[in-house]
Amino acid sequence: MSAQALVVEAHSNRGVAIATSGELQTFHFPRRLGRPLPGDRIALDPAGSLTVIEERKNEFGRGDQHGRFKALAANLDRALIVIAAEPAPSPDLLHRYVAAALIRDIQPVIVINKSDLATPDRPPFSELSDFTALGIRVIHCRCRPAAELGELPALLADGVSLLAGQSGVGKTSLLNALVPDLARQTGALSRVTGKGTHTTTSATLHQLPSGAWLVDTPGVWEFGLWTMESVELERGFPEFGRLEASCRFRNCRHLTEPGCAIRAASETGQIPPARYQAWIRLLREQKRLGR
Ligand SMILES: Nc1nc2c(ncn2[C@@H]2O[C@H](COP(=O)(O)OP(=O)(O)OP(=O)(O)O)[C@@H](O)[C@H]2O)c(=O)[nH]1
Ligand SMILES: [Mg+2]
Ligand SMILES: [Zn+2]
Repeated sequence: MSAQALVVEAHSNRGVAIATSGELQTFHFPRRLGRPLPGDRIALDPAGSLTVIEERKNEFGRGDQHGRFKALAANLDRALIVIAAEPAPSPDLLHRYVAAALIRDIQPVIVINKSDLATPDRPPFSELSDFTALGIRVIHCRCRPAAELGELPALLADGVSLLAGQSGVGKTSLLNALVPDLARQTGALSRVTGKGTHTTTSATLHQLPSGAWLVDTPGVWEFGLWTMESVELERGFPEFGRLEASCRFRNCRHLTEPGCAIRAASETGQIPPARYQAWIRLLREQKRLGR
């Protein structure tokens, strides 16, 4: 008989899972099963070894320094992409994060934290309507001086959500505001792992008051995509959609090809010019990654 559990966090060959009883349990995993991720549903044998990782519905991740996909968490219903006036996001950060989620079939939600600070009058803050036009929700909130979370708790009321974003935007502060018993959860976690203070050094799953789940991830300074084909990258630009069937060439990459319907649409504003420019930069970035 093996027990079902949900992975809370995993390191080189050890992890922590939460059993259906709510109890935390450490486990070992043999390399041949691959690395479990927070959000994975697993089975453990009585000795506390991982025996099965259930098939994943998706994985959220980023590119490592070699352009390889590095998964951070699995089985996500949405990714909260947190940005803030400080630290200021680079021009492509939001385009990359949104693409990373869409490409992997994860619903992106843009969270503008630190609403106590003035919203800068520059991209991406001035271009959020390009994202809402894609059906992507934008939520404004803050954690200081008092938490004002807006629709965030209601949005997270089911499934598994993930907090992503640059270091210092306030992901862990949001987690704190959303999970009243976070101190108890992290205390229980460090008792089973034997680790002391809990800084955000690895992706970790937490339970929300509703019973739903939220994964906090360590922030990176610059979020990079992984090496992929241009057709895959295009999944990050759903506004190209059916229009690209009108490109003269079937394998059009929408750069300088003659008869490109996407470029033409960006000139008339049917496709937001800022999104088209981001496409070109991300495609060029792919060439550098591929080297
Ligand atoms: N002004 C202001 N500061 C905030 C707000 N939310 C968080 N901060 C501050 O932002 C800083 C970074 O917050 P964290 O929650 O640690 O950020 P993080 O995204 O988890 O960072 P990493 O774990 O490094 O990825 C802290 O000094 C927080 O107090 C806010 O709404 N307004
Ligand atoms: Mg953090
Ligand atoms: Zn084209």
